[in-house]
Amino acid sequence: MKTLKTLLMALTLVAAPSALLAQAAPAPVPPPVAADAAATAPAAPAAETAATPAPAFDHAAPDAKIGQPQPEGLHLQPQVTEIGEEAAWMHDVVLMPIITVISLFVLALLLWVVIRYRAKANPVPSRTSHNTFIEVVWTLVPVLILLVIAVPSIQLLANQYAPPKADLTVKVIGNQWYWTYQYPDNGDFELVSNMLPDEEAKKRGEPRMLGVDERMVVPVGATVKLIVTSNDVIHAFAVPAFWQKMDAVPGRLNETWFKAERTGVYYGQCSELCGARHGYMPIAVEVVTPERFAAWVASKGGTMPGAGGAKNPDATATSPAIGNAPAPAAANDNAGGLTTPAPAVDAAAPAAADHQAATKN
Ligand SMILES: [Cu+2]
Repeated sequence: MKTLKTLLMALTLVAAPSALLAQAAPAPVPPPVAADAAATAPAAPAAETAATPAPAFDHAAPDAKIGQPQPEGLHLQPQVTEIGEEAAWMHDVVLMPIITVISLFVLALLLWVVIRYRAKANPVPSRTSHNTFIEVVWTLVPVLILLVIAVPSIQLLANQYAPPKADLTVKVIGNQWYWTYQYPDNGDFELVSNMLPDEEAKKRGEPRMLGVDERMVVPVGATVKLIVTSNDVIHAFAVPAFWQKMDAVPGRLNETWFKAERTGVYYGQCSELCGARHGYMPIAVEVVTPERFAAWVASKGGTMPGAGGAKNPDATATSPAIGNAPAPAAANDNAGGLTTPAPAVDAAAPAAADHQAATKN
């Protein structure tokens, strides 16, 4: 195993220059996405909606107190999802107090034994070999403690594995060493997300080594289903403020979800040692209002499900549940996006049949 890992590392280093080139290429050119969409658009019936140039989108500035690590911070990041709050409660209210009490109790017992039963004070040692009562106590009490922990723990686990119906699906792909995000529900456009160099991050007011050129943008209050995979080695997509972490494994589609309850910018990092630049592929997720999400999608040349065009205000004004806009003819069927004019597009069932089929495996 170890030799295999060493071999992989060696290969990684050999491949590094070309990989770096490949990585550098898409970075300075964010427009390719739009250009790409424009190139395919004429084939689609909705060409007239793509005729006007994509409007610009102003990204929000990050809040230094939330969604990113704090200097000298020891505690969990403030959680902005229900699951995160539940898990933080589990950590703060259940686990930490129990761990603290048990640790102090065991320390006190040790000190008591060391002092009270030291050889000097007991020239004639006790020959006690067992005590039934104390043996029952030290078996039962830990069992009871574990049972007390198990109830909220299993509840939390069950909640994590019982996502609400998805409003939006984003496919997250790990690469050495950057992330790509695909939006199959929104015309299947793709973003390439690279870390900003220090200078650039400073200029844009982004935290060092966390700021990226293309953020993943999602609507607030929407259940976002993430389909996580990788193009090369195992990465892991993790955003601490969402209590969310999922391995990105080549050849496999892992599924996870989150539902952010407040707008803002939340940072994460690749959390699986993936090679030389593992520490330089940060994640930035911007949570915005549904209206702003529609505007952002339009700025990327994408479409809102069931809207027939991103510029239709009705598509977003209805609710944070992005997929629930009443569906007039889903006009745009390019790029494997909206292949069926399905009414009430539910992100779990819709659009990208290929993603769907793959998810089901
Ligand atoms: Cu990685």
